[in-house]
Amino acid sequence: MSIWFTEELHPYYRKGLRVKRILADEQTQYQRVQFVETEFFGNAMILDGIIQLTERDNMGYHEMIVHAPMLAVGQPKRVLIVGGGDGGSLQQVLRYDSVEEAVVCELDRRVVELSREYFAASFGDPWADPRSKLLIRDAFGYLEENPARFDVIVSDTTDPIGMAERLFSDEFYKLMARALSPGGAAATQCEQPFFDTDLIRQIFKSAKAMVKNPAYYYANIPTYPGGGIGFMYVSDTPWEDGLKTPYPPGENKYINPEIHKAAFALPEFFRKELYG
Ligand code: SPD
Repeated sequence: MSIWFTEELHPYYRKGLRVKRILADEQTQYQRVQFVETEFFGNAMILDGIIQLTERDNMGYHEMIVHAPMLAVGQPKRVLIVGGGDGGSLQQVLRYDSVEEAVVCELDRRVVELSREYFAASFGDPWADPRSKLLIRDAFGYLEENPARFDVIVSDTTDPIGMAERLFSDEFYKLMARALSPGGAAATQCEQPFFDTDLIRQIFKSAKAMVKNPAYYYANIPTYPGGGIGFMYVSDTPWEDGLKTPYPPGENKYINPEIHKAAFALPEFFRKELYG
């Protein structure tokens, strides 16, 4: 028997994965959560019909969203992960010996519980690390109520739909900028240059008004629309400072110094959109 999962995030574009078996399929308070074992990409998590990650190609996403800001800061101690309930960003953050506390603010407890079960082979159990602190709540409210300072913020979210929409707003970027320690850096899931040009341009414009050195960068992830996704780097510290910092202990599967640098090079049509 052959099952195909087809994603239609955009009404004009589809992609599909061949599925071996369904591991979990639940409607939680917030969303439909599916875990499937795929033919080629290993286990995958799908939220409300949108692929969030697969075991085979998540490294481009998690290594790039985490290491660009972490390396730029150099010795980050306090880190906030917005969303990130699958544990992939947390695993990368905990590679840094300088990290004393990694707070994960995830809305849906079932995402964490099922990820611990189905991504254990890829991520181990970063939640068991005493530096990890899991908060099951909305990150927008958390940042509104907590003026706490973080050296790095990683906004590892779903697409800007439903509850996640406001995590792409000007207000949320202001909350993040306010929560960063001096010289701190944030990186956010910031969608796809072809499909989300207006949104990214708007976010870049907002970020420019908040910090000195925002920049957009990109990673190849075959299971995302267009084969990749971009990130907004938000900091007064130039991202290039990260090129001088040694990598943390552990294995990189995607990032290396050439990829790190090249990720910030943008195709001309899109460079003009952001930089004029
Ligand atoms: N269009 C898919 C975007 C998915 C971004 N979220 C990924 C979560 C991985 N930790």
